Amino acid sequence: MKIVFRWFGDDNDNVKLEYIRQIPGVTGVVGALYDVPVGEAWPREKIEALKNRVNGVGLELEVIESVNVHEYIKLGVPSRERYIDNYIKSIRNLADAGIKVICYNFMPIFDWVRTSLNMPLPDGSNTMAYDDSVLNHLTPDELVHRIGEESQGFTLPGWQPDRLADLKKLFDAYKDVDENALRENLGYFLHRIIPVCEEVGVKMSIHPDDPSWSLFGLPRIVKNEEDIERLLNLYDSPANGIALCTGSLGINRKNDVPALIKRFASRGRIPFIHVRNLKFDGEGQFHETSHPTSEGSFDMFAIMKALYDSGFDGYLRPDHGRMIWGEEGRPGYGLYDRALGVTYLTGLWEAISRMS
Ligand SMILES: [Mn+2]
Repeated sequence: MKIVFRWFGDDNDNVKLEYIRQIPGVTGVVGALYDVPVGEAWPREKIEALKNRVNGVGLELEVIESVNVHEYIKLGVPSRERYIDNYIKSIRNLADAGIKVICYNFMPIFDWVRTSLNMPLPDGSNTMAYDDSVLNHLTPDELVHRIGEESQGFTLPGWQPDRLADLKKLFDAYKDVDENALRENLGYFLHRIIPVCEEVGVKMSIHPDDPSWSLFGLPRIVKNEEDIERLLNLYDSPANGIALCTGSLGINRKNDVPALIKRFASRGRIPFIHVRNLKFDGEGQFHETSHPTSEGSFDMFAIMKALYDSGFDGYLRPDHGRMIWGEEGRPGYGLYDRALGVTYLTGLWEAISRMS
C-alpha cells in the first residue's frame, strides 16, 4: 500500500507541496491539471512539468484525480467520439509520465454535493455537511450559487464554471437518460478506453456517486454493491476498477463498507481508496469529521482491517478533513486535519499488520 495526498498545484492550493513531503508515511501526491478544459487532451509538456515539480521535492506522482469525462460521453451522443479520442490521448500521455491510476467519475452534471462547506463544530473547527431537506428546497442554480459563495474563492473540483455553464440545457439533455442508458454509455466508454489502459499499464478507477443516491432526479449508477458489480462486469479487466470512497458509499447506511472492500479488493479491483469518516445527523443528513472511529459513525479499524485482509496493495489517500487550527483554504482539503488522518490511518495499519 502507498499513502498519497491530494494536491491541487502551486497556483491552486494553500497547502505547499514541501509541507506534504513532511507528513510521515506519505510517498506521493494525487495531482491533476486544472487548466485543461473538460474534454480536451492533457498535453504531454504540462504533465511532465507537474511530474517534475512533484518529483523535485521527493514525492511521486502516480495517481491522477480526476480526468473528467465530458458530458457528451455520459449522454452518449454521436459527438462523444472526439472526446473519447481525446481521453485516450490523455491516458497515453499520462502513462508515458509514469501514471499508474486514473480516477474519474460518471456522475451527470454534478460531481460531489454538499449543502454546507463550512459548518461550525462545537470545538471551533468547521467542516462540510449535507442535508437532504436543505437540498430539496434548492434549485440546481441555487445550489451552484451556494457552493460558489462558500468555496473560499477556490474553484472546487467538479464545480468548474465551464462544466456548469448552462444548467437548464444540461438538465434537458438528460431527460431521456435513465440509469440503464447511462450505464450503457459508460460501457461504451470503457470498451473504447480499457484496452488502451491494458496496453499502457494504467488502471482506471471510478469514484462512487457522492452522496450515493439520485439528486434532482438525475441518474446515478455507482451507489452500492449491485451497481459496482454491474460496472465491473461492463468490462472484465483489472484496468476497470473503482476508487472506493468510504465516505461516499458509507453515507448510505445500507452499504456495508468493510464488506464492499473485502469483496472488491480481494478481486484486485480497488486500485485506489479514499478513506474518511463522517457522522450521521439524521436521515439523509451528515457532517464530515476527523478520521478516528471515536469522532464519527464509521468503524475505521474495520475498514483498515478489511483492506489489510484483502491484501490491498493500491494507493490510499486520506479524504476530506475539517478546517482546524485557524487554517483557511480549500474546503475539505486543508493540511492539518488530513495530516492527522494520515498519521491515524498509518497507526491502524501498523497495529493491524503487526498483530496479524
Ligand atoms: Mn472520495
